[in-house]
Amino acid sequence: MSKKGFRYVGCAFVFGAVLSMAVLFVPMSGAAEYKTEYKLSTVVGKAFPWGAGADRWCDLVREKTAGRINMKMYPGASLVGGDQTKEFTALRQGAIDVSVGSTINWSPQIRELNIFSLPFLMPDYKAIDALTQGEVGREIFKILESKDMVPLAWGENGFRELSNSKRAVKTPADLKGLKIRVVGSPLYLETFTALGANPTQMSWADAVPALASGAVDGQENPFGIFTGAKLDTAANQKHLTVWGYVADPLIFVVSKSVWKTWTPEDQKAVREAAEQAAKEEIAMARKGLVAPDDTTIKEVEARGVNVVRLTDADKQAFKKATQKVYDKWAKTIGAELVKKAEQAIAKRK
Ligand code: X2X
Repeated sequence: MSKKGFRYVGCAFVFGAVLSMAVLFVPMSGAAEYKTEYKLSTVVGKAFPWGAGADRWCDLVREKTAGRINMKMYPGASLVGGDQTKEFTALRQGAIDVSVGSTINWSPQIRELNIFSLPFLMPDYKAIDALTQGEVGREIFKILESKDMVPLAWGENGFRELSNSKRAVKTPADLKGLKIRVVGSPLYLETFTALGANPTQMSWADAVPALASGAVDGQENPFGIFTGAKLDTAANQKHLTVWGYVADPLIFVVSKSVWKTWTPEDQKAVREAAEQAAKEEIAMARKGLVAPDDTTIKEVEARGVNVVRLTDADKQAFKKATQKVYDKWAKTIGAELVKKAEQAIAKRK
């Protein structure tokens, strides 16, 4: 063989060796894509059903994947500097890997999620379930999938009840002029404006100090948040109106870019862990609140909070006052989806 011939054979040999090494390393580098930590974002921590549910998910995932997937909870929306309405964008951009997020906080980016904030759409817990566990829930999960997410399970923050430091609220007139902190979506500003209140938008991180200092008079949040943050003593919230005007479900999600790096076996484990943690979380969020059980409401009363329970007739006045906001936002959300939701609720068992 000529000298040149040897060179060709040599080159081919080296090339072949590099190729086979590359083939050998592909599966290994695939496995190496697992991160040492997956950042999970929530707004509140373990003292609340929401944070406790997310924490439980982390534990179950670690257990079911034999430690291959280590999710760590960052409460206080700290991965987005406390600005919970930026959580979804951060998930898409990769600053957050995993989240148990509120539909309210993600609704600035996904207009359909505003559906749960339509005033007086859901009269009871069965109505929430009729949406999240039915066609509406599946449709919303599809929308999330189209936005680079893998939604795994529905959790629950809960029915949002109204509290304030000034007076008992039983009619829309009682709300007149009260400064009320609201979250995320402009829908809330419009609802409280329609009720004659003076709403102001701020993050949860800013809300508690603003209530404590008296810069704002009131807020709306589920019992789990009210008691977990001790809003009566920590934030002067002496009056609480149980009106159940909206409820915010939570969604357990993994960003698609992270999800696809996991083996099918690990994906299955994460999904099953989410389903189990979500079920337990919902039970925590509803504890003592599903009629006829009202032990949680009684506990809050026993703390000295003046609890006003609205009857269906009382609620009608609030519903009437906010009907225009409902109609306007039903169009923004999508008339068909809202109709589907109303029908699912009407048929609930
Ligand atoms: O900010 C709130 O009110 C809270 C904690 O309920 C949410 O993140 C939607």
